[in-house]
Amino acid sequence: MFNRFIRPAPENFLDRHQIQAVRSGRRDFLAGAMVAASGALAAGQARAQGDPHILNLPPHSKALGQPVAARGYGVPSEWEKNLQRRESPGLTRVPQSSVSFSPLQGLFGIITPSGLHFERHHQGWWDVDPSQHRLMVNGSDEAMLKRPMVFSMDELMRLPSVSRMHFIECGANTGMEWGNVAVPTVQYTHGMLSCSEFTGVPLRTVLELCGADFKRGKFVLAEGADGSGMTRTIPMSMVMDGQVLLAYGQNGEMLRPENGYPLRLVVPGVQGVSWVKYLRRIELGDMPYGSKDETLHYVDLMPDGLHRQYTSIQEVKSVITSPSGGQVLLEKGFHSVTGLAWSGRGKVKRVDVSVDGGKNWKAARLEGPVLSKCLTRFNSDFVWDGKPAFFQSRAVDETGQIQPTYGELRRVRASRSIYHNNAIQSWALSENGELKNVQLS
Ligand SMILES: Nc1nc2c(c(=O)[nH]1)N[C@H]1C(S)=C(S)[C@@H](COP(=O)(O)O)O[C@H]1N2
Ligand SMILES: [Mo]
Repeated sequence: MFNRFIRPAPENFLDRHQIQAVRSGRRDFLAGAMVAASGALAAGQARAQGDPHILNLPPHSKALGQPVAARGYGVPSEWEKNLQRRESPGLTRVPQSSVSFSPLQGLFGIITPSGLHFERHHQGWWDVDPSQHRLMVNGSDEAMLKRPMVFSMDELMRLPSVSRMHFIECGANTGMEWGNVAVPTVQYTHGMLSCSEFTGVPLRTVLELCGADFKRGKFVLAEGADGSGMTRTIPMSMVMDGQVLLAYGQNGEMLRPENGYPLRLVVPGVQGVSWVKYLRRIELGDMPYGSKDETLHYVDLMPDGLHRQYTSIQEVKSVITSPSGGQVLLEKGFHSVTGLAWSGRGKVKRVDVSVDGGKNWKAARLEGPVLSKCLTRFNSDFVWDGKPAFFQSRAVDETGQIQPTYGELRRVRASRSIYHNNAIQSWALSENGELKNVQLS
């Protein structure tokens, strides 16, 4: 990230040497900035004295640049190489059943560039041949769905489509933080979160086409084509309002292979696991399916030792993405505090920001657009006087739900859970400008 006042977080937090390098590099950075500043001053004086040689134009101001279409598909600037999705080392035993986290600290606005969308695979990703891919739609019995059908991608893409912007958050996002602070940067605390414009056909349209019995049909089963046998139950109440999509488009082009090319389910507001990728089958039935991914996994361990099943809505949540853990404020004075807020229940109504650990709160500015079940970007002003501070954000959604503190959440859910942690995140700023992940109750 190019920002003269904030030093980015070290890219690999487990590499101690690198952190040291970043620390010791700080003085060089400041010194470098000073030299550059005095250089600019000298150039200004020289220009004023009419010296033509001192202008010293860079090559890009004097020669022809690259030809058009030198790259048929554009890629980011080579100066942006540090902005990468990253795996949390040691999180899983094999990289096929793992997560890569989005670099939230370096993103603007609300759309996640497709190449930086987080990845969660249970059995590795595939680049599936779309001409061979099929979606089967059937009922749990013959009366449930009159015309079971098998669709090719061409047949699906012939149907009327819609495009909608929605966030997707893995139910396990922030899951490592239930008991205590576990990871240092926002990429690892909140990076199982991304937001895209998705294009596809409402599942309801396809079910209608197949002659579904909407009175008896209360649930659908969605099944993926990868080796993980990913299967999830979706209540028909979510499908009926047209929000659940059979999506093939992501940010104006086809889905990326890592995100389920050529077809995935989009279930707005619901945890990522229900957004089945490489979608190959939809079955309409009259009861929840109780698949392995909903009876064994993605359950919430409650304080009494019982598991709560089928928690699916991602509740109201927010996080300050900059300044955030691992970054360093290089100067006193004005800093823009910015972050993301979202709710699986609808629109974000308000985000409050505190810089004193929750004693005082101030409403942040919401950058538009504010859309339902979509990320909302907020920002707020902060003038650093060199003293320690604690940054927090607290979101409220249009249903009146308020993001809880860690204390409030743990009183209801205890601290041994994995999924659905939407507690208020705190970043501690110390006198030397460094920001750290801390938990305040
Ligand atoms: N077929 C299939 N679908 C899947 C998964 C998978 O492993 N296989 N992972 C699920 C989980 S747990 C999440 S959080 C989201 C992640 O979507 P993404 O990789 O596009 O970010 O996909 C879901 N759909
Ligand atoms: Mo997930």
